[in-house]
Amino acid sequence: MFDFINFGFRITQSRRDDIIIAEKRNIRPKPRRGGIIIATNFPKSLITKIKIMQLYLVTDENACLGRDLFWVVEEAVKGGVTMVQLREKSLGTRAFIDRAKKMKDILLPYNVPLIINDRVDIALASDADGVHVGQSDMPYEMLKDLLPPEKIIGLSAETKEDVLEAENWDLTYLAVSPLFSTPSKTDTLRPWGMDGLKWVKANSKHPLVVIGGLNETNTAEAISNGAEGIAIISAICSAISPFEAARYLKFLINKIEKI
Ligand code: TZP
Ligand code: MG
Repeated sequence: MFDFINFGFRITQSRRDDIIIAEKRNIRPKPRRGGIIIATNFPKSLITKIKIMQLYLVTDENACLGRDLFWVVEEAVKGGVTMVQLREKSLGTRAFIDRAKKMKDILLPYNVPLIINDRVDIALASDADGVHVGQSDMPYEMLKDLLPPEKIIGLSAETKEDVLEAENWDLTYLAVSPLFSTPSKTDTLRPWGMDGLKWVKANSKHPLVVIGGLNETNTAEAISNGAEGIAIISAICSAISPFEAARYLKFLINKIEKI
């Protein structure tokens, strides 16, 4: 059981589905911006951490329609992106470090964390805020030993077994991957779909990020079904205006306000 205070009420909260508990106790706080309120199962100290993963931009230069990657990222950040993952599949180590450092310099004034995909060495060399790894990347135990304790660790879960194994670990977030099939990444296992997301929500202690095929048509449903954040490549990087795309997605997320 967690205890935390919201809207002046002390809500004693079971591990999950406390919206039911809130209703039983007749606690009906008003949404501040007319959205739906969903109570999360996380202690207050985690809420700030969770906010940083709400709108998570994953980079792919090829998706940027020939525009400068740093420009696309900065526009998206101005629009409301809360965290950025630098994902480079073909850059050499030195070029990757240079790009990570430059990205960090761009993100710093906005207070937006930089996550490095796959490469803990690049994350350390560039003093990034964390790493995101998949099932075939460096194992969690090694990452935990190599990274300072305050760094973010995100892990992709592609199967139910991955989700259950991750219960042993102290992750910052678990990525439900892919939520839907997507041309941006084709070497994936079967998409989870919304029912899969619900299953992960019911079986994982971690904050959840969904990735794969997220856009303005399915963001609200993903958040309503338990995702703390949505991770996106094409719906932002390939948008005519990455700023407007991010702004609208953020608006959709904020409408479903979590406490
Ligand atoms: N991991 C799982 S799906 C995916 C990654 C990196 C690609 C997501 O791209 P898009 O364009 O947002 O579907
Ligand atoms: Mg990987």
